[in-house]
Amino acid sequence: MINVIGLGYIGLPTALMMSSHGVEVIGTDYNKELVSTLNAGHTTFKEDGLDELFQEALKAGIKFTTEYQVTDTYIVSVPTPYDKFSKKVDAIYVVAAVKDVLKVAPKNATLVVESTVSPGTIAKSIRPVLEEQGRTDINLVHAPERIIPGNMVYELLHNNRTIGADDRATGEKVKELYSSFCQGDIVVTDIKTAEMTKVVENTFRAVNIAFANELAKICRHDNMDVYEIIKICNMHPRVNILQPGPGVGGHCISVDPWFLVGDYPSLAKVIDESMKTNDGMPDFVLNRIHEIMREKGMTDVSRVGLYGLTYKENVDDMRESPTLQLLESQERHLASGLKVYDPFIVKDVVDNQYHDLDEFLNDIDMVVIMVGHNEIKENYEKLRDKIIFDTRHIYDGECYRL
Ligand code: SAJ
Repeated sequence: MINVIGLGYIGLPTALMMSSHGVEVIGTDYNKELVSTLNAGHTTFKEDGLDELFQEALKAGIKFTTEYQVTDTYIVSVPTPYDKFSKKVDAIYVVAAVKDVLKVAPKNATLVVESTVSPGTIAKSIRPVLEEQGRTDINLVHAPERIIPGNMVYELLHNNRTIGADDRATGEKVKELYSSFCQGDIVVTDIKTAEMTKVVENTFRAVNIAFANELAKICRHDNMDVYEIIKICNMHPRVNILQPGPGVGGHCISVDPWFLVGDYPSLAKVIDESMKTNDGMPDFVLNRIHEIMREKGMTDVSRVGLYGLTYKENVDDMRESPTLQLLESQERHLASGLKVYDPFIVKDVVDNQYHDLDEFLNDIDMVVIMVGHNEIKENYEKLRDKIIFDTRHIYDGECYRL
């Protein structure tokens, strides 16, 4: 039996996937409300294919509880925040979960950490906990997740994976467990290498997006079309530039690279600058809004609406979202009034928020597309008489761009 600890964006799909592939799974989370929602037969976030997977896992007998289980294998997938000042990873939740596991784990149990941590965190923060408690019998493993929100179920099945372990036998045992559902290649390596690969993968993407964002700024300065330029450059066989955007959100690409800056401040220069470039994009968008308003002779900010609150298209996750960053920036400038709407966000989370597309559009003259949800793509005719500022390059017609 596998006890999956932490039933969030990664833990839940992983637990469901294992369960629906014949592994006996009990999911544990300290959040009682979350556990009772799952036990009442509901998933806790929206994701393509998740509800179907949930039903299969229920049929297969998955259980959810707040209690840690006595078993031989644990998978820990709790969040790893970072300290905004030092930029270093804060392993408090992983450490707390490991401590709780140790209270019940039998001798020689395997403890797999899936949460993203910076290289050396397991050696610095987790291993000492095992040593303090005289539990060096525990087999530590790091198996970082790689799935992308919006396509999680498919990627869980098809992505290649990395497993870091102290010895080959443990690595192979955990590889076998993940092979129950994973159709990709599974590489077994050491723990520090596994920690580093995960952070490097997300850093690579962050730096590439930062490059695209920098190009967007250069092109804006000299009136060139950044999208056309990237499109042509990407026709070169060895060039693959990502897309500029209103900023970088999510709990991964906008966070993990900071771990390297925090740990290697005098070495991680390109990464540091890239992160600052990405973090500066919401302000860049705010300045563009101001510019466009001036050009159009608009003076009333409350006639401008931001479409999209989530960090990217077709997900309901708002963590570190560019729109929230932009609204914070508006506030820092002692301003207010921008209207906001997102079909995925049903709760009221910001001022001037709408829950109906038509009402939102009725009350504005200029729409800023911050997120390319399918909903807006299917409703372009409703934007006909609006000034459109498209930060995502999804709208084909006449509009303002980054
Ligand atoms: N973005 C751009 N331009 C692009 C691509 C993305 O501005 O060309 C923005 C998005 O709009 C979003 C942010 O970047 O705000 C991040 O989105 P994403 O789709 O690039 O990635 P995430 O954060 O949803 O998921 C990433 C993935 N990592 C990589 O692709 C290397 C995923 O595989 C990881 O599992 C995930 O991080 C994670 O949990 O670490």
